[in-house]
Amino acid sequence: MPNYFLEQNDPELFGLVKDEWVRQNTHLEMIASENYTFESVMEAMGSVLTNKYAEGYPSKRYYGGCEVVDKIESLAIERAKKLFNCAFVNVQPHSGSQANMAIYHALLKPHDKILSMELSSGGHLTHASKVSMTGQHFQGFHYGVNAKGWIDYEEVHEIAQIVRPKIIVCGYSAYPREIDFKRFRQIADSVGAYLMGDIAHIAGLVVAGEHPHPLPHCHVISSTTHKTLRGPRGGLVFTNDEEIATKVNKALFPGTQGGPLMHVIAGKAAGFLENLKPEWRNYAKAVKTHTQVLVQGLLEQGFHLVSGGSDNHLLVMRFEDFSGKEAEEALGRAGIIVNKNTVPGDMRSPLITSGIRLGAAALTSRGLDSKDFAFIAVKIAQVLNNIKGDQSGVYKEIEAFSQGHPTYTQPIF
Ligand code: DSN
Repeated sequence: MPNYFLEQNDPELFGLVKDEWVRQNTHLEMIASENYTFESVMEAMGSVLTNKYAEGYPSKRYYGGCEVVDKIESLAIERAKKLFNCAFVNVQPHSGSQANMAIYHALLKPHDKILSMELSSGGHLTHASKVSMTGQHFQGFHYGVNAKGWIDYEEVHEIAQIVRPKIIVCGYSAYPREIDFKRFRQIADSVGAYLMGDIAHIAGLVVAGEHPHPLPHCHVISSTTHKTLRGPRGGLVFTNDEEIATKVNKALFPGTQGGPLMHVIAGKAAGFLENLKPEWRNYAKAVKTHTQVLVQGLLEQGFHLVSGGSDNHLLVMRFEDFSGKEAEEALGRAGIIVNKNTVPGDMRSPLITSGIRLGAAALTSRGLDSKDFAFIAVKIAQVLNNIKGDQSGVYKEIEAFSQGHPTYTQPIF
């Protein structure tokens, strides 16, 4: 085992990092927004780049000594432009939330109206939810899904006509169906609104051609880099509109952020290189195939899925007899890690919920195949059909199965 400075200097913290390494190797990660990033990304993020301040943008910095990080940020931008097939990218957002904040700051005035999907139907806090700054500085109005769990574009159109928002947001945290960006653009144009895509969840599928592309329909798009893209924790913004790009750059720095995290930007560049490889398409296809295996397995076991299934990397299970919290905890005791999630029209609180969200991206990165996902669907059903019972038998099976599929070829703490 390699020698670690952290182990020598701070055994307490090292022990905890090691515990997390063990947890990740002995459990099955099915949280739809998580993934196992590439070793190259972790090396970039653990590098000397963390030492460098570089406020500003390449060739226009407020600090000296930026000649190397200028090249790194430019490399990340060029790779991202190729990946998203677009004209302008900002790779500095620390997160998807910061990316969204910058877009609003660029295009809106205080109290302007944002139309987005409500939280319980799969929207995100930063889409002008009341508990988020974005819903306090701007006015949030929301559309939901129909009784079957699908977006009703006619209804979105009607709401837009009444609200007359300045921005319409499409792109979600827990919507299992394809997004019709073209239809959203027609709606936005009919009320003179900007269309903002938030592809944080589906970006890895989009760049592989496994989900329709938000361009040319969206005026501006935000994403994270760590979900289906498998890169480092972080965000980005892209667009084909030079005026919007200029405004977003100013809104990001100095508008809402200070110094960019150069080690993370290097991690983004390393991740984009992987996303640009031909093998990436196979990965994205496999993520979708594995989600379908889960869907079929769970439907066969009689469970209810929001919208009846999935077109992407995630699915949402809806329960009547027990809560999402109980399901999350029971599955956790069995070594299967998911998150409780509200479902459309949920009467339970967001801390209790009536559903759980499952995703296939992380376990596909870990090398599991369709047969493995079929096995997991059976194990999920076994746990949920015995939700108050002892899960130690299933836990042992999952632990043994997990250890047969290591997360990385060698320990990286
Ligand atoms: N919390 C992320 C997710 O799980 O989808 C989004 O912020």
